[in-house]
Amino acid sequence: MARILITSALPYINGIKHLGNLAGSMLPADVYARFQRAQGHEVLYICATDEHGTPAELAAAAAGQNVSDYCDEQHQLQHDIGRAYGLSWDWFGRSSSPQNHRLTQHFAEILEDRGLIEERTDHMVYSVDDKRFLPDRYVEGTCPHCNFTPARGDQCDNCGRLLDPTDLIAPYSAISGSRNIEVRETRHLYLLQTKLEAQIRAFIDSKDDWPALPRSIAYKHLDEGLIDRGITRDLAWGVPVTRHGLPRPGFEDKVFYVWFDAPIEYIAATQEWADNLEDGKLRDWRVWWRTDAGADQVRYVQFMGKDNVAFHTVSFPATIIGSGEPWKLVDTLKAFNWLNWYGGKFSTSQGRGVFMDQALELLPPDYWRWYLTANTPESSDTAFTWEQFQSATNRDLADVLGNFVNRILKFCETRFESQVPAGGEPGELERKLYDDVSQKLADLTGQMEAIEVRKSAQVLRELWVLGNQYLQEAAPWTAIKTDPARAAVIVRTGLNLVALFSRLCGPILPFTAGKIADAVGEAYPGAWPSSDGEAELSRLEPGRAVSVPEVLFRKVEDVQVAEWATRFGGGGEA
Ligand code: B3M
Ligand code: ZN
Repeated sequence: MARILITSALPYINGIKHLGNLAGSMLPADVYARFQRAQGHEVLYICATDEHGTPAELAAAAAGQNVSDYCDEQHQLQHDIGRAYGLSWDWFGRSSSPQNHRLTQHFAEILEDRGLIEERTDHMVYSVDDKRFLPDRYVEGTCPHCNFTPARGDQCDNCGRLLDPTDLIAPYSAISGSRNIEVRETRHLYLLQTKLEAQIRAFIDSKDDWPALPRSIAYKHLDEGLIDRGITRDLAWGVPVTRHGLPRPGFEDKVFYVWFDAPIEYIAATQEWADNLEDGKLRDWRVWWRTDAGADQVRYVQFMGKDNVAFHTVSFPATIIGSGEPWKLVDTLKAFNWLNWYGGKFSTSQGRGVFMDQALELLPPDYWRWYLTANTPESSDTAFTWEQFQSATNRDLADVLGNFVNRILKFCETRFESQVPAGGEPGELERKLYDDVSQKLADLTGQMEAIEVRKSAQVLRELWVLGNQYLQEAAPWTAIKTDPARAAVIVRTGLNLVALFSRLCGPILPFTAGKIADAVGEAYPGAWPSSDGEAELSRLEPGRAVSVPEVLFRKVEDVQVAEWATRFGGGGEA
């Protein structure tokens, strides 16, 4: 048994996430966590809301709430919706927690002690009327590159260029609209990444088993040359800046930059988990994170979208390595491309795309889990389309899996009184099935182990197809007329396939796996099977009671697709 630590990128607090966010970090992390638990490993799956930074303050202001109340509410919403999708977090924390405040301040202090943080003078945009500095998105104006207005202080939405607030032409405050703006000097802390470049490169060099996507992003940044990074901002909401445990003089109105404290929350959320003793269990977070407490034995796997890779391969390792303390570093980094909405991006403001809460109003979670797993944007960006969603779920879930389970259990009900039949000996067809299933099981386990999400879904489906083909060829409805013992073998084998599917569906389709397990009297969640087809298809004892489950999947109808396409947009830019 191994210890496996899993984190998925922390969803930002400013509203419920869309299906692309779910597909590119939280869902694959959940599938992997469920798979490893089923293999008998000790798994800790940690996630949290990322609650600091200007987008949180601005979203709260837009909602007419103070930012702390806003975050309380949004955290609860994201927690509940994640649970509704079956996301099996061991802890869903908050980057605004006291644990994260303490730990972020600890890292900053130790980095400074080691000569890796220094105070520098910056020139920042200041609003005289608002009596405050205007970092990042707090200032808007005209883009110096393309003349677009309003460009935001951190980026122009029209030409996509990254900006510094001082670059803007005719800047004004996004808070009050005031143009009474000047550039003033202010002090900020800088993390001296340039001093850590060699160590970070050595760290990435050692990860030669990583996929190309995260490696190429890391090397792109290293090859361009790391820059010292400002890690404080003139904001009120965030982790206060301290020195020797006291407010740092001159930094009373500043907090740490959101990307400095957010990854630290992976560790702090584990502390939150350990500190939360509601279930009465004593837990030690150190065994997961401190290599001097056993974490060198932990396998740490991170899941994230490609836009977050630089922060996880360069910035966060700079914090960890720079501290000189024995913290656990990531072992495997799984990064995803974009799930697009037809030809374009998901967009909240333009009402394009489906958000996590809306999707569940349409269909139960396993439909979405299936589609998003089978179409994970793994080797390239992929596009969500209603037509594809409809055909994939109808074909795979209703026609293949649902139909198989239902057919064999119905037949068992009418012909064998809903009991696993006794008698008969497996023959040629069964032996061939054992071989085919053995091969596919080995393949599936390998793909799951390698976190090949799409291929895992594909092989799982191939196993369902094998079941259907077997039933079709063996034709128990014909055998029953002339050879009841033969029919008994086929039905028993079919029921064993159903039981096997309940275990195999666990990681991707947990709700369905539970229903199928119930139907054949199996425990849920079941242990992951071996790759021995014969053994796995000879488990159910004759006489065991089984039952026909309610319809597992209803087909998605054309009229529904038409209605959803109108309601959520789509098609337009395909
Ligand atoms: N919150 C992802 C985002 O909102 C960001 C991830 C943080 S992971 C430490 O784009
Ligand atoms: Zn521009």
